[in-house]
Amino acid sequence: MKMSMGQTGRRWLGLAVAGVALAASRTASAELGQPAPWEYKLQEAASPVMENITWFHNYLTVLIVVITLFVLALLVIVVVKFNAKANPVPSRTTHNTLIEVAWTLIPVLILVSIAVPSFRLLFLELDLPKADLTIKATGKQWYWSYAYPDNGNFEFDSLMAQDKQPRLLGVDNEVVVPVDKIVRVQTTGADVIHSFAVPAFGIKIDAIPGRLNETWFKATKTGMFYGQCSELCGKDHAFMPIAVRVVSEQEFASWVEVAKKKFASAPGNTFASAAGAAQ
Ligand SMILES: [Cu+2]
Repeated sequence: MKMSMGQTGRRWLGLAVAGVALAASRTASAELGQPAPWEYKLQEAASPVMENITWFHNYLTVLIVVITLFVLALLVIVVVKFNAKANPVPSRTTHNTLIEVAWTLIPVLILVSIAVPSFRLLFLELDLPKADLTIKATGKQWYWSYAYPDNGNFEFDSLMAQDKQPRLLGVDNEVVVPVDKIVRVQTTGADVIHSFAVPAFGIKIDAIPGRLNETWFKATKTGMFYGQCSELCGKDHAFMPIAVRVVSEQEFASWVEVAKKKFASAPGNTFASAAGAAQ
């Protein structure tokens, strides 16, 4: 079958449209709180901090694109209009007050427009609001332990579960938190430096032996949210996922009652699971 140029063009256009539609449907079906195949964006936000991070990211991207296109346009104009062939006798102009004031002032204003939301975001992340509950996450080789000091002070280990989905993110014991409540997360390391990161909540904080770091999140949606130890240097940091289940306040209260009994002997079982994790 012979196709004219127009037909070929339309066919390619059709393919491109189908491709974009497929990509869009993939993004739409991407599950909340976990990575998706071919993902190129930030994970969908599920906390006020992450909403701000996403906004700031998009804002900066627009700014970068506009500036880059502007500089590119200037370069093209210079190359085309002022090359030796097109402009054999160059002008000897050295000063232009208006342009000099503009190219000093405009970048300053652009930087201020970045600095203001940047500092606002930084304060939002670092200035902890009054917490409704505290969770202490201790990074160990190679799993996390969680303690609930405000809810009966029980503690349990959370190890990657080989048989659970999503692969490499499922754990045996999930962290459970109530929705729309301010959760203070305290982190420390029992052996080496770990890092506690949950993308959908916009949190990432080092867990350092001998030190107590803290951050916070307020989950605005219920469901499962996955994160990962994001410390790089060490054998199995990549295999100590963080799985957070966000539930209603009532569900959280009943979970606490069950967990208190289930994990009553927790400090002892830390060693048992450490031995299990080593295998
Ligand atoms: Cu780690």
